[in-house]
Amino acid sequence: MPEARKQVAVSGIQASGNLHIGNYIGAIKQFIELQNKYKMFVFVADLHAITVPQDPKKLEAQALDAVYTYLACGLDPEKTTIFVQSHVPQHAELGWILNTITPLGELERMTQFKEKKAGQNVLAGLLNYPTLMAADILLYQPDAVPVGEDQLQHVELARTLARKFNAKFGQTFKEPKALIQKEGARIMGLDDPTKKMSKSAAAASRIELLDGEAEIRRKIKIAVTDSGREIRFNPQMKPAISNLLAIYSNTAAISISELEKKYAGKTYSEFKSDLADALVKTLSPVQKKYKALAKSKESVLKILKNGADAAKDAAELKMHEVRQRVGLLHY
Ligand code: AQP
Repeated sequence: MPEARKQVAVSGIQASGNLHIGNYIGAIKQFIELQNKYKMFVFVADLHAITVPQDPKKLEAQALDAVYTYLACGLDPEKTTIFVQSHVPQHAELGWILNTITPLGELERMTQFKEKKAGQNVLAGLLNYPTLMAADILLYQPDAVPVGEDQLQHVELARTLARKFNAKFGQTFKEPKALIQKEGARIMGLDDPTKKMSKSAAAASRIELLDGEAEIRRKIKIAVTDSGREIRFNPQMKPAISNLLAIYSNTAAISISELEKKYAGKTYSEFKSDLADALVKTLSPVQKKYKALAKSKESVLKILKNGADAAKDAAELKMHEVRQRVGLLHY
């Protein structure tokens, strides 16, 4: 009997700054779980990181940091193809082709574009971010795309573009589904539970994966809470506490209902102190591994080179088909 095809999953994180607990809970934690079940492709999205003003002196280090973080969190290069987006030129090539079938209106209505363009001299790259992301996904014919909720709209666009391309040029792309965590799909800012925790917001709004113990305790201590005293999960009535409960539940692997029981009648301050303990416990081994990896840059670069070679092979198979479908001359 031929071996059943292993399901494929693909995802990435922008090399746009220090990764935070929202990136961990919404994305990385899922990658680690899925790598035992799926054939995984995980990349660092450096081409996406240059769609907003960026410092070329920092970009390379940020890309490498993201790779150290993936590995430190438990992504295993024996199981997962880990690579840098710009090392696989097929991403940009397919992104360009998808641009030619993407209605401008679809891109202009993307929430992330509307949010990020505010107050900026908008460049075409920011508008075209979702077509590049569609290419990132469709190249690998994945069954699943593990992402945080903020990226759901972009995964939907990738599905739409797959359908459009298939209708125009013949069946080529599979429509993948987004995989979203139940609780923790959108971790909110510690300073404002109405805004998504993000790399580009104020430092006090997020726990970075490399924050030291004192920093974690300080940030959790000053995190905003809601009126009242009850520790209860209710994002409408208690958005700040619900957010802290989601962070706690996802870092300590304790269900939210268990946490509600545990903290019935306890104070916000007791709850916060235990949450900080849980974060320190989860993040300190990651930080230890990160430090060790940062000392062996050469071996990490080798992992990336192997990853890029494997990703290129997979991507080129699909690109070859795409070029023929579109009618590009070949020899
Ligand atoms: N707050 C969040 N909660 C849950 N998941 C999140 N993700 C990001 N923020 C949260 C998920 O992390 C993955 C990588 O995200 P990204 O870096 O590619 O882009 P982003 O969503 O724009 O993340 P940031 O932190 O807000 O970056 P900047 O500030 O650079 O734009 C994705 O799966 C995302 O859903």
